[in-house]
Amino acid sequence: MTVARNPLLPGCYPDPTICRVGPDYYLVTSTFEYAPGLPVFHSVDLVSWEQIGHVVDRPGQLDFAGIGSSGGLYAPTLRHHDGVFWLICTLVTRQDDARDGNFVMTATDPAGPWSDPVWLDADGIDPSIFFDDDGRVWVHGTRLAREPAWHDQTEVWVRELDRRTMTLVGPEHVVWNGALKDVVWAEAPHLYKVEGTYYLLAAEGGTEFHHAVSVARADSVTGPYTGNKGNPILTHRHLGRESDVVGTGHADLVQAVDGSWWAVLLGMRPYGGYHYNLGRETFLVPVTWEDGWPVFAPGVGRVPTEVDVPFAGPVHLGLAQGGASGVVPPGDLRWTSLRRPAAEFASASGDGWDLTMRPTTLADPETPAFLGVRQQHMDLDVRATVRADLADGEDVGLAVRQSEDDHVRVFVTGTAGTASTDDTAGTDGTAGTDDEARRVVAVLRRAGVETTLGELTLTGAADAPVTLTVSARGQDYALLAGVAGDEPRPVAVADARTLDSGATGGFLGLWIGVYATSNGRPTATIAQVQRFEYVPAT
Ligand code: 6LW
Repeated sequence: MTVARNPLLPGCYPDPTICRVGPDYYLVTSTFEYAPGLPVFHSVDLVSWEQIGHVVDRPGQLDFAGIGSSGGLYAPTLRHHDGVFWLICTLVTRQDDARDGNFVMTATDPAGPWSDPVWLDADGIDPSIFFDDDGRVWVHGTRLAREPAWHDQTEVWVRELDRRTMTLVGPEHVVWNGALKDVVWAEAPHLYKVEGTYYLLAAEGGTEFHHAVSVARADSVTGPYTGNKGNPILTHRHLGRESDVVGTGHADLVQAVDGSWWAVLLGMRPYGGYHYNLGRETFLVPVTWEDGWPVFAPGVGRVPTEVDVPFAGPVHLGLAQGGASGVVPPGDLRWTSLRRPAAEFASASGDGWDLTMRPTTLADPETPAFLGVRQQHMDLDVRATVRADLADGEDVGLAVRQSEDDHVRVFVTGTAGTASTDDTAGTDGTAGTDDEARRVVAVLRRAGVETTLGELTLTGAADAPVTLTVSARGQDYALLAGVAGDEPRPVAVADARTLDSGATGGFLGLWIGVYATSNGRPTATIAQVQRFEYVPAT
């Protein structure tokens, strides 16, 4: 027996969806404005997962231009039918934006390539797809109720998909708007058929503190659905904000090879107060059936820290499971950019990257020269060694990113400093003739307002690489800098409580990455990122 440790995927891996094909399990999560989008994971035992690709991985497949943070790709559903993988998802922009909507992509290999999208005539979010054993296909999703009974009331709809024309046909059936009268946001619906009965699993309460999983069943796919008297069948809201895991919901079911049932779902781990910087993470929960209803975490009633998986082999934690420490090389699937492929501004160079600087900044909802990875550990050190001949007003740095409006940066700036008069200069206190003072600045951008947290001046050969460090210990993120090889010196400490989605709004956990910007000026600078290390400290 092997024990799966929760979270199964630490860091910002929300809205998990899972399916099994023979002995293989596949799982996909939401990615919002990050590119490539919708990572695909593979496992043979539900315990150890390796990323095998992305669903959205080429220009032209979807257009993210100008889509703000926490827009973009919302909750996907992954299914397999007749030798084909189906992925149904929403690109969220704004209601009046023609790109906003639900689409289907297909692939024969889940690692890709995936097709271009087929857009469906359906509004709302959280689409799912169900292949009935009579050959009919049913799309379902959630949207604001046409006649809101109360604010934030959503309803789950079901409509048939004509596979030949890939259009929704026939009447729409509104089948569910939540189990509990006083909770809102019935969403994340998934239909299953188990021993002849149709089951509708749905989240409610919103993807925050009140998040919950409910279930209903029916004899016909279009209802009427009857809720389980035991609803919600999983929630942590009654455990309060001191619970180690909060916000559990958005579940998807899978039956294992041995006939056992399992759910993947999202939850958050608060630390340093009610703040969950790692975002919404993917958890595994055992499921049994009693009296024709699924029971989540039987006998326990909450997401366990450890889950016994009787059929699993030895644990091999994949990169996305936080199993790696050290240099993140260019080919690593953890790398992500914003909205467009990194290949447009970055090329691999040894252990690192050459970043073609862009005028775009991290505050713009476009594609700055930014390459980052999810923060997956509460305590960690991220070190980037950078080198660039910076013109006035150009910056190369390390950022802890929540959104355009909320991030922390520690960066070397091309704005000149004066080594000889600066008493913080140089490790030896003097500047030689070939030396040049370089300013390092730490800035917090919070709700779009920038505050300088600290500065220091480095001296050394003008072309000496500089190592920038983010050293997170709980909610204190120390920002350090030094000429590569020298002892790094503190620039500032940021309180990261200001950066989690509870504080900022939105749906994301934090990313940490390198960036290069000329802050709006024309530029031809190439910034070298000689190495980027991600080292968990616990
Ligand atoms: C997801 C939805 C949700 O589509 O958050 O409020 C959205 N709940 O289920 C983004 O993850």
